[in-house]
Amino acid sequence: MTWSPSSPGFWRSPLRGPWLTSVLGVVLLGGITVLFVTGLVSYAAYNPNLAAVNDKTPDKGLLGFYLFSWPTRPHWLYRLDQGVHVTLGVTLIPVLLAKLWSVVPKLFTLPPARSLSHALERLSLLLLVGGGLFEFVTGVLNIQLDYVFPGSFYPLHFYGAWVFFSAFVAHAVLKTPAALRNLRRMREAGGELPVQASELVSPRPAAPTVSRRGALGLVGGGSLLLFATTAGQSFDGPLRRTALLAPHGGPDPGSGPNGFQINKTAAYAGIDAARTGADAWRLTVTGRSGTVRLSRADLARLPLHGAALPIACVEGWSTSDQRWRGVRLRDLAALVGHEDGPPDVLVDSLQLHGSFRRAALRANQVADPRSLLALYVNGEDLSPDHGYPARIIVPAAPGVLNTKWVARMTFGDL
Ligand SMILES: Nc1nc2c(c(=O)[nH]1)N[C@H]1C(S)=C(S)[C@@H](COP(=O)(O)O)O[C@H]1N2
Ligand SMILES: [Mo]
Repeated sequence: MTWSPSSPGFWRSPLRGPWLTSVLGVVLLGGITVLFVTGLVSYAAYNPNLAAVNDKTPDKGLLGFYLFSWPTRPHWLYRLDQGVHVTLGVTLIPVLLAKLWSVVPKLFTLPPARSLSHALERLSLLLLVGGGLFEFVTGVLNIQLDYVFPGSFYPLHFYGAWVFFSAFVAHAVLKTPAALRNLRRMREAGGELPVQASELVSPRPAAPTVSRRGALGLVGGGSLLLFATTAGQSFDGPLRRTALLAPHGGPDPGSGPNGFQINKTAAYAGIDAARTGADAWRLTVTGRSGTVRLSRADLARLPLHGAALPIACVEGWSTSDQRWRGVRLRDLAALVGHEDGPPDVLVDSLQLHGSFRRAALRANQVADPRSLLALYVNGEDLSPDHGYPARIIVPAAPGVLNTKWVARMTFGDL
């Protein structure tokens, strides 16, 4: 007799069974729910409803129903949210793969559909498996390789999340009771693995090479290893050096006041040093009462304030609080006629190409006294790579809103 993947006897691992699938399923139930929530929250942090430049997923329609004005407190809000999203996502990869492996015989079942309800169940399974793989793969590619997508990462990951999570909820509603029952039975059996009739169990099991607990240990060990080589990217100092798998982890990013993580360098962004010098660079600020142009020396003569704030990137890495010093955004607003409470602002940089060369900030972000057009960091001039002559820094905001090499600020309701 020849065995094909659609016949149960083809799959021979004695590890497959309700217990392993249930344990992995319960872990994913919690983990993926956290990924979904932190992901939606992370997207809200861009203030996508504010201006076209912030909106990474045009045509989101109803899916954007939950968006809200991103707050500025606590100042580590985005750092925490996106750090959890990325680190947890990476950590769950072995669990996801093991879960798929544990149910793989079911994915090959023939005929594809025995009835309408069976057809619907299989369709939801297709969305679940396809959606899950799609979300994990796009997420990992985004943190590892930047942009390898036709178009943008954001719409793909955002729409994919809704498709995946819808199928996930349907699946969880159907399967969680059985999963919990399986685990309870196992506990009642005093830790003994009860033999159960299940289509997951191979009808002609091969000899085991590892116990189920051992298999679970391997998965857990893999997750732990990924966690241990990723989580450090959210910290400075020795911990960052442990983030071997993170593109912005590994060795210390230089030393000195500007020795903290850089995303895009000035060279990468095409910032010509000739345009940032004292003679060439002017900040153009426009508002209700007109336009002013300020040199860096002019800015340095305005009241300067300090704020200790991190850089926190969508890729999951972040820095600890850096000590920034510069002009309050609300003071700049007041300079051009918005003394009575600042409006939104559109910030443009010297950069000519690239999707992060401009960003819009909401009135609540402009109003926060810690929101600065920074000239200095940690007691020194900004380095070219950190945005010299001047950059935005806003509490709790994603890195992408902290525009570097600022050239123009336009205040007014966007
Ligand atoms: N002009 C400009 N500003 C920018 C970017 C950019 O590509 N161009 N990248 C943003 C992103 S995605 C991040 S995470 C932060 C990183 O700041 P840093 O390089 O000083 O750490 O800068 C932001 N400001
Ligand atoms: Mo970023």
